[in-house]
Amino acid sequence: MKDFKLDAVLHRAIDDQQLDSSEIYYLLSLRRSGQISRLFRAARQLRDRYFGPHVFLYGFVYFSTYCRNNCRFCHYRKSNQQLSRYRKSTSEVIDAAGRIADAGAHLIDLTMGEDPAYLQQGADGFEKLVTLVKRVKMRTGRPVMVSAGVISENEMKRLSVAGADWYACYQETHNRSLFRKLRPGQDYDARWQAKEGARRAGLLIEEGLLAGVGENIQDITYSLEMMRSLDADQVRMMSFVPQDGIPLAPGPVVDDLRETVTMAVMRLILPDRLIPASLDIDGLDGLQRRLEAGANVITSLILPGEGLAGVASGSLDIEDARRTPDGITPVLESCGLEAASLNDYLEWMAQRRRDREDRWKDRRNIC
Ligand code: SAM
Ligand code: MD0
Ligand code: SF4
Repeated sequence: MKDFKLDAVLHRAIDDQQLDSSEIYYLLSLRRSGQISRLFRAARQLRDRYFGPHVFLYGFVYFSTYCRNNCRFCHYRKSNQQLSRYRKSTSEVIDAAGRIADAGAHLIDLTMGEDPAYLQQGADGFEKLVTLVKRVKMRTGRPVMVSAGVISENEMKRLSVAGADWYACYQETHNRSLFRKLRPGQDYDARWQAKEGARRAGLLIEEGLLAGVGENIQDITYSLEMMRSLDADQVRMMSFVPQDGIPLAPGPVVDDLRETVTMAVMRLILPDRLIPASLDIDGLDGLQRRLEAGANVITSLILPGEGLAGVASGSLDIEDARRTPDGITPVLESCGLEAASLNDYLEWMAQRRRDREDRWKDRRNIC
């Protein structure tokens, strides 16, 4: 059946025209399989235009699972006593980062809970994180992402000087009342402003959403517009994975298309950005459909034997080496994709930084 509205909206996106909120809402609401196939095909077409068959690989190093917060969706929330936490030593982190880089990761994502030990001032606190970044960069020669929760602009500058390239901090939702339920006691504006501070400090930024935590399509529409206004360099959605010891109830499993449809719409409205397919939700089995929806980064690669956890799916596919560069290769090939070279990734980052510098200079001049 001819679907004139869908054709028209997809056409506009492929033609590089900016979609408005009613068009975004319409695309996010699609659920018929024929429509979804066309949406995903358009997303892949745009991915191909900007990235060709090249996919970037991110090694994940969750180096401390201690946290001062109580996010209702997170296994590592402070009040959860049903887990044994770890804090890896500096040399363990450097070794693990080195091994995943040697195995083919283009970037090292250094992630922690909001661990008070690292967030306090001093040589045993934040300075230790700065040193960690410096040494991981030195050992691996790879770009480094820091996912350390909310930190100040001054701290962001110190990380940047130490060699950090990216700051990841996910709002989860841009509906303030839902945010308060998901991240009780945390400041919505501080979390948002941390990303703006990171950009001013010269870091690339990643923004992210959770699916299945009580949001509706209107909320996601608004979130995508906020991501566009933030000019985020990497954008993601992850489906909520219910876990032991957390208060957020599993949502009704009405919508297992929400994450992939949202990723495809992200690709249509931010076609030149990085969009991750995380192995931390459904493991390797979930990779193909996320790539088919237009993702161009694979995140949460973890080698077996490191004693490192994932965030959403703590252990899934890790010890049987299915979250490794080798493990994902057959899936990449079956999608007609391949791992990029390190140089491709470095060039993308450099170009993005130059473009962004120009855009934000222009914006400052206009204001
Ligand atoms: N502690 C830092 C923070 O919260 O910004 C860095 C950790 S970051 C990797 C944690 C992210 O993982 C959250 O922002 C959330 O998007 C995701 N996450 C946590 N628990 C999850 C779950 N149960 N299901 C899906 N995603 C989850
Ligand atoms: C992932 N487990 O990419 C990681 C994590 C943090 N920057 C990323 C959520 O799935
Ligand atoms: Fe802590 Fe991050 Fe988990 Fe929230 S999402 S409880 S800040 S580790």
